Amino acid sequence: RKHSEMRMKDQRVQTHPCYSKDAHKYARIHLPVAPACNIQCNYCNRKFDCSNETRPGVVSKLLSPAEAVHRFQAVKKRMPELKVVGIAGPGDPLANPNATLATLKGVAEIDDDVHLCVSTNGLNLPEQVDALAGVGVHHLTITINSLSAKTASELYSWAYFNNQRLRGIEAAEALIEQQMKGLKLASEAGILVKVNTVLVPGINDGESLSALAKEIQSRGALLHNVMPLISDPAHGTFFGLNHIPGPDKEQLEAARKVAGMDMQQMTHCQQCRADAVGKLDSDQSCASKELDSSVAT
Ligand code: CLF
Ligand code: SF4
Repeated sequence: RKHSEMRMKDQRVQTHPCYSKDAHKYARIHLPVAPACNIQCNYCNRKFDCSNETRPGVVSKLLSPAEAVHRFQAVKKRMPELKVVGIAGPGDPLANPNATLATLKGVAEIDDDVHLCVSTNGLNLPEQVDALAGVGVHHLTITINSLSAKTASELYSWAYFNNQRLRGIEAAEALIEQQMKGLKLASEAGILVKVNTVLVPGINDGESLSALAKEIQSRGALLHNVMPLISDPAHGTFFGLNHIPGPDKEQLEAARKVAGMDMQQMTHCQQCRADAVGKLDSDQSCASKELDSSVAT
C-alpha cells in the first residue's frame, strides 16, 4: 500500500505545473471566488489580488461558485491540457469557506481527473483541513513568512481570529501557531503542501528564513517557494509603512540558497493573477474578453 501511495504522490507532483517544472505542458486555471481576507499583510493593498500567491496590482473580477464552475467547464472544453483548478483569491480562500468549498465540489462533480489546489495564509487552516481533504484537495499552498512573532509583526497589521481583531505580536503569534498546526495536519492528511514565503529585504531574509525552512521541512512541507516582494509605491505597498523595495536578483538567489539547504526550492513561479488561466509560461487572464464571453451566463 505504501508503494502505491508513493506512486500516486509522484504522479500528483509530475502533473502539476507549479509542483514540477517538467509539468509545464499542463495548464491551470484560477477561479476568483474568494473576496474576503482575515488578515492584513502590510504588503497587500486590498483593492488588488492577494499578494501571498498572486501578483499584486491586478484586480480579478469576482465570480460566484456557479459562474466559476461554468468558467472551468467552458475553458476545459477548449483546453484539454487543463489539469489544475486553483483557488487563490482575490482574498483568502479559507476566509470564504462556503464559496471555496462549493466551487471545488462543483468542479470535482464534473471532472474527477483535475487536481484541486488551494492557496491560503493559513489562519483558518487547522479547522478546515478535513473539509478540504473531503472534497479532494491534494495540493495546498500556505504562505508563511516567518516563524518569529517579532518579525511577523512587522509584516502583518492585524488578524481576525476567533471573532477578535488581534494586532501586533498577538496577531503574529496566532497566525504562526495556526500555520504550523495547519501545515502538520494537512501533510498528515496526505495533502502535498507547498509553502510560499514573500521575501521582504531587511525583514524576513537571513537567519529567520533558515529557521523557517527547517521547521516546515520537519512538518512535512514538500516544496518551498521563496517569492520576491513586488513593490510599487503606486499600489500602496507596505500599507501604513514606508515603501520597501523588493529584493533584487542576487538577494532572491541568496535567500533561496539559504532556504534550499533544508527545503527543495521552486524557482519557476509566475506570481499569477487570481484569475489566471493557461500554462505557466504562456499565461492568459480570465479577464480577457474572449474568455469572458465564453462564460457569459
Ligand atoms: Fe494556482 Fe498556486 Fe495552485 Fe499553482 S499558482 S493555487 S499552486 S495552481 Fe504556481 Fe502561480 Fe506561482 Fe502560485 S506559478 S503564483 S505557485
Ligand atoms: Fe492581502 Fe492575501 Fe495578505 Fe489577505 S492574505 S492581506 S489578501 S496579501
